[in-house]
Amino acid sequence: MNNGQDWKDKLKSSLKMDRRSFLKTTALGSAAVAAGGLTLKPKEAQAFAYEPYPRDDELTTVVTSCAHNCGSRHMLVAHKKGDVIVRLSTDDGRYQKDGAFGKDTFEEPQIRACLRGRSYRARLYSQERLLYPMVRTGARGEGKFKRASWDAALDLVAEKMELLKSKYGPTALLDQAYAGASWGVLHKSDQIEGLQARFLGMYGCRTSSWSVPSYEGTKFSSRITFGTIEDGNEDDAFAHSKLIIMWGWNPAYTFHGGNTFYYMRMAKQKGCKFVLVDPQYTDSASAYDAWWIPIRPNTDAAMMAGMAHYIFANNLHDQNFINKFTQGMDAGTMPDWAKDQENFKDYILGTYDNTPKSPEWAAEICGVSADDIKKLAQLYATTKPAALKASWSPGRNAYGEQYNRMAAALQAMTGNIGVLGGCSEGIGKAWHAEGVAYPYDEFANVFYQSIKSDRWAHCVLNYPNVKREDIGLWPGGKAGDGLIPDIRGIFWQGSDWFNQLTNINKEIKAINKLDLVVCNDSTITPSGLYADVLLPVATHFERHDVALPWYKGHYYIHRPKVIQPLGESKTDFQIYTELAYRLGGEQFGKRYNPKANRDYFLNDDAVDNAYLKDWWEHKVMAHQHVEMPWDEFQKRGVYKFKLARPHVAFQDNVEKGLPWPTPSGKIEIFSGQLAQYDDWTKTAYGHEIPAIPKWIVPWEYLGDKEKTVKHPFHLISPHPRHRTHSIFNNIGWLRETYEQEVTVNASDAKKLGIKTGDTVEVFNDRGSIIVPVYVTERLMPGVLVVYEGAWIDLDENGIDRAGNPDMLTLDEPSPAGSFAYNTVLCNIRKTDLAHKPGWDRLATARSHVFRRDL
Ligand SMILES: Nc1nc2c(c(=O)[nH]1)N[C@H]1C(S)=C(S)[C@@H](COP(=O)(O)OP(=O)(O)OC[C@H]3O[C@@H](n4cnc5c(=O)[nH]c(N)nc54)[C@H](O)[C@@H]3O)O[C@H]1N2
Ligand SMILES: Nc1nc2c(c(=O)[nH]1)N[C@H]1C(S)=C(S)[C@@H](COP(=O)(O)OP(=O)(O)OC[C@H]3O[C@@H](n4cnc5c(=O)[nH]c(N)nc54)[C@H](O)[C@@H]3O)O[C@H]1N2
Ligand code: SF4
Ligand SMILES: [Mo]
Repeated sequence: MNNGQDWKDKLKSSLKMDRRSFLKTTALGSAAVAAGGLTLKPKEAQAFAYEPYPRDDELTTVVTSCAHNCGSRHMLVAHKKGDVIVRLSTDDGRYQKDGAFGKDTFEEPQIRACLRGRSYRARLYSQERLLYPMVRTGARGEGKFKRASWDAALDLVAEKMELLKSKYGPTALLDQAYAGASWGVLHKSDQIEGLQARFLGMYGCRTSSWSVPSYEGTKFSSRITFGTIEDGNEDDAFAHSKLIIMWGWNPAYTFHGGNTFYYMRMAKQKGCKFVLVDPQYTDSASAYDAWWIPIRPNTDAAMMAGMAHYIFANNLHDQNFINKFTQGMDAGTMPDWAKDQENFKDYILGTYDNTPKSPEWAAEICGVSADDIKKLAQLYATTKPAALKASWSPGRNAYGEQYNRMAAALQAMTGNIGVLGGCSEGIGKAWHAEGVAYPYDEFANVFYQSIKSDRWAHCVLNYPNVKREDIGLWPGGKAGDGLIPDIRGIFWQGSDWFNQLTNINKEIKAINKLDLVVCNDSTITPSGLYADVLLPVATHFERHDVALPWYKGHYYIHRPKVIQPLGESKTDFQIYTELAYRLGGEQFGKRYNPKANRDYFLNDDAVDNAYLKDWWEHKVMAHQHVEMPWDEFQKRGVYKFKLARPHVAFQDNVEKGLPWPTPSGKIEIFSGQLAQYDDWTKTAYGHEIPAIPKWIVPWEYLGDKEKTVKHPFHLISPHPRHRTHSIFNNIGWLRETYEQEVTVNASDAKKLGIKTGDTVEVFNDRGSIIVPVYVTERLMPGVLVVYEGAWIDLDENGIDRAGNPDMLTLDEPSPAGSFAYNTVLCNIRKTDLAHKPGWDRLATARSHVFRRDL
């Protein structure tokens, strides 16, 4: 038998490791440190266990990226045989500039894909893949379609568009494009900059959707407070924090950047403390051994107010920072013209209403003890630098904007803005990427009316008896200020919104009133089942583009056409260009896509390359000091910006005194803009928003004594690790890793007489879902968790057997526009109804079934 020391010695000498090279490699952090202090260098595999898998060098290798609305953007490496991708791998160090196999440094860590990204092959070739244009033959939602030729499908769409525009005017078509493909520069879906927005706007018939499901409250807060959404640091800044408060943030599941976890681990190794404020004890908390503070959902602004009170009352605030950089934090920083109005400190101290927003006051509302609120406030105000990372989820609530504004006030009063290791996020955008490669001109984002996104069903069902403030009508719409849009059709691009917006039962009623629903997608989706026409879209493996990182990451990844488009699929750009020619001839066609001729529908290669090259040369090279030519970028596949120092938002404002891009040039805790509105019904918000951050009682939450009698539980629906919203729901490989379940606290489960594995109905007056139960103490009592994005599978009574929480959410957006996804009271009971984890009832909608059907 080997003795242990013997083995270690042998290994050491076989690796020829001396002390100097050992120190060098570990100091660079470039390799894993094995037990016993040995450094094992990464080694390329020589063989694979399962024949007949070919080795990578027998395949063609193409660098590309993952491409959907997940919080990151990682490298995918496609290995193909002929025109089929047989394997996907990811960054292994050699694809970056000067890279070598295994290279992975602090400055240039690999951008390695997660489980979802690596299972993309299963999504690409899934049986839900749309291969041909389809036209609905059954009722909406029934899933009966027949295959159509492109010619017939596009003619049908064009004819209906003309009819609806002439009969109902320029607001008849609702644009519900969303972020499924926002993160490319050419094939782009987006509410504002997207291909569909430009197409419908230019056509002259478009009601747009102005609020973003993700973070409308947070966006409002960032814009009002800092004047910009670029309030984010790059992820490596986390490595310098001494305290990280994860407030409604679970980076182990919900990505917000590429290598966040890696840099947070570095902070941990240097002794950083971690805190989690969240109704559930997350995997992020367990990974960093965080102090977990369970909080009642939708009460965060109250807890933060309690912290602010403690900080002011104990003189722990940074008065110097407040005086220099803020407006309205206290009486001394109010603008002259508003000296008689409420300032933040006096609101917190209770000067105006005799109610100090003390920790004791907050404890009653948020369910966190006053002692814990004080302890956290003390910790945050005295640990420097400290990152209060207030994520978006608690803002996806009734009055969610107040939570983010309150967080900004805490960040500012403790002087944690503009310093390395601090944090001013907000939205957290760390960089302005050059994002659009086609003409983005006066025709971009033309809208005739614009409404809050999740008010569309309300608008359709109540037309014309709708008040402008009920739908958040944007002021000054082109069709005439105040005119209520007469919506008769919906277009989806990069969006599964029917499945993802709020109150699905109300959407079902509304969609049956429409005359035209068009869905562009690469797969059949729950939304697609409600469409009249399905247009099959080539995925990012099947078209030429460049990938943008999400809000963090200074890099671009090239996305060549890795394989030919499957079936008869076309890109969105091809589809809208061809529709433009059909609707408005050469004039519309050329205006929409100036570099193309009509044959673009048949061959897009040269035109797409011309747009991308132009973009690279005139935007990236010209504005961002990139010297690498387009051809070399294409060869390498990735371009990473090297920064002289970690990017910290507002560092120059604090160090060099640059003004913030707000009207006052200060961090506006008191918003001059909000203070000056007199008729709120004429604003897009519809209802009053106070000029300073305040706690406002939500329309339903656990503190509501009346509503909790009937619906005693609060449901939250965070983002899943195993899906990106709805996509990947149909992927068997990922399905093996989870169940679409409801999480229930152990004491609640005991009272209800339910145990892990039982099936329950979660319901309220809006809808009902059937899901298995997971019982745990990692969730606070009174709260339920169901992850968003399951594909609805309705039975004959309209009960969703798959478990999509949006059957229960309310389509009542907050004044600033935030969707109230996490503001939901409900109840739960045992049931004999079966949960359906798959999508079998709808299998007839799968396009391969229709191959024979032309
Ligand atoms: N894996 C994965 N990553 C994603 C996405 C995805 O679908 N999958 N989606 C991306 C997109 S588009 C977005 S918008 C972001 C969303 O990013 P976030 O908004 O940060 O993510 P969520 O997962 O919704 O919520 C994070 C945490 O907030 C907690 N939470 C919920 N309600 C409350 C509350 O009222 N108060 C407090 N304190 N905590 C609460 C949840 O328990 C959860 O642990 O994620 C992005 N990243
Ligand atoms: N209950 C609850 N619901 C939520 C949330 C929550 O927290 N709780 N979060 C909300 C949030 S933050 C978001 S961002 C939304 C996400 O809602 P969606 O954006 O609707 O969700 P995805 O599942 O990402 O759907 C994107 C669709 O775009 C398609 N797609 C991808 N690329 C392309 C392309 O190039 N062209 C075309 N035509 N289609 C393409 C995909 O196949 C997919 O079907 O969900 C929201 N829903
Ligand atoms: S984190 Fe997002 S971008 Fe990265 S591989 Fe996973 S799914 Fe793709
Ligand atoms: Mo989102």
